[in-house]
Amino acid sequence: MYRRHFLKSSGLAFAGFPSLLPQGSLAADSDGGKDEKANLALHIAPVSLEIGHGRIIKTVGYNGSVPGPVVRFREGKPVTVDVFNETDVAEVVHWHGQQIPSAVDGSTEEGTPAVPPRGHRRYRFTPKPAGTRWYHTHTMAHADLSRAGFSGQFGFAIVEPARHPGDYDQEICMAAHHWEPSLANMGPPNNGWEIMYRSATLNSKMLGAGDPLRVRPGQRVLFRFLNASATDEIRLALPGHKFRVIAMDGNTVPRPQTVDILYLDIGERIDAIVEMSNPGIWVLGSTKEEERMMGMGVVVEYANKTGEPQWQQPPNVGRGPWDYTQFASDRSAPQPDHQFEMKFEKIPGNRKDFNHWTINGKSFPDIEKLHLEKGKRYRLFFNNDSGDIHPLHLHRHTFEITQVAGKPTAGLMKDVISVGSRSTAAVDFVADNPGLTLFHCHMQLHMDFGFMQLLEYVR
Ligand SMILES: [Cu+2]
Repeated sequence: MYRRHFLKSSGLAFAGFPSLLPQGSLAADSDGGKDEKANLALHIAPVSLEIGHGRIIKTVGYNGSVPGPVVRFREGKPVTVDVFNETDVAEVVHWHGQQIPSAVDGSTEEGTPAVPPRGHRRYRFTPKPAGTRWYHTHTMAHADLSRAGFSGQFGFAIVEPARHPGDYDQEICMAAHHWEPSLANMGPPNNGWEIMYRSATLNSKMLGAGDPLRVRPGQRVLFRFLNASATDEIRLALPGHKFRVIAMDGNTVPRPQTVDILYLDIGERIDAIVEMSNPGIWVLGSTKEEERMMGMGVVVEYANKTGEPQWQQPPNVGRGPWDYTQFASDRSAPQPDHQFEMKFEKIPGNRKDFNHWTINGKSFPDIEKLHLEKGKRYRLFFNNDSGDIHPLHLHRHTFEITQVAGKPTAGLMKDVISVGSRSTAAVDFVADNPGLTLFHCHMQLHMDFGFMQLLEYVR
């Protein structure tokens, strides 16, 4: 077995690090730091993407590419990151899935200072825990569908463990995104505006427009998938192959499972190993035909094979979130010290406004903070009393899924959970990272219109 990074076909640059260590710097800036050189410099700036032949998307990205560079940190090794904002609006970079202080987490609600327009900020933190994390803008879009999650401001931040199993031959990072959004009236007659898209990409290329992923028979490929869409969950399949899911949101799963279809709600990551055992030319893509036609897919090409890329629709695609409990352990979760019940409801926009969202009847920012005491174990009990799916994200902490749709479970550690319509779920976490902590729905239209709450350590 050998191990090498897949640069060309994945369309990603690897942060300029000579090894897995975060030495060297991206686009090293002579004026970047006052005293020391940063490990990483991120430039937020406009970028033009050719996602398909002659199909140009103008957006904002990091360091001139979308996704941004794959950033590799070493767990526990402090880093300095310079962020340069070359746009005319305030920005902030959120380090999703890391357990770092509020001042650098990248949420102004938690107190992270924004990067002013045409300004610069330096962040220092110690990356942890190890796993597939990511970084993205944490601003609001509201009615401006060019901003926040609709833009190209996202990228992988992989926190390397001190020791890595390394049982794969090739690593491919794949970020999904939807483009060219517009407002649409969908759903029941009283529903508010939703979003429709004209194009969709994996690593900013529409299906067939970029280089294929080149593989050889017998290879074990580690795919790291990220759903960086602003508003839509996705399902992916690779006909003739199966995915062995080994980690979710970067955390090793208790029971790896081999599946035909991957489900990723907004903000979720999956690490999956694929044994390349079926030579041919295949489409790795969305299980929704209209989404594949919009571009959500990539060609997988075995060496010495030619022909048209093959797609076969997998059976039993399903609706709503998949069954997380298949990856969980058999043990039962410890009882929490305290439980917070959270009921989610929609205030319909009635075809002339966005829907607004409430947690226990109140919308952010007019909602009390939840109080935490350091060292205690808390359960968030989610009661989704709406017809929408919600990808719920907790900042600065990793949670354990303890109940899904009424079924108790344990052992699956995540930072986003997709909760189905008219359903319940529960997650537990230990209050071990003092500081303001944001909880929100990762669906851009939901977080922008009330679906957020802060948690505060009171001792
Ligand atoms: Cu939501």
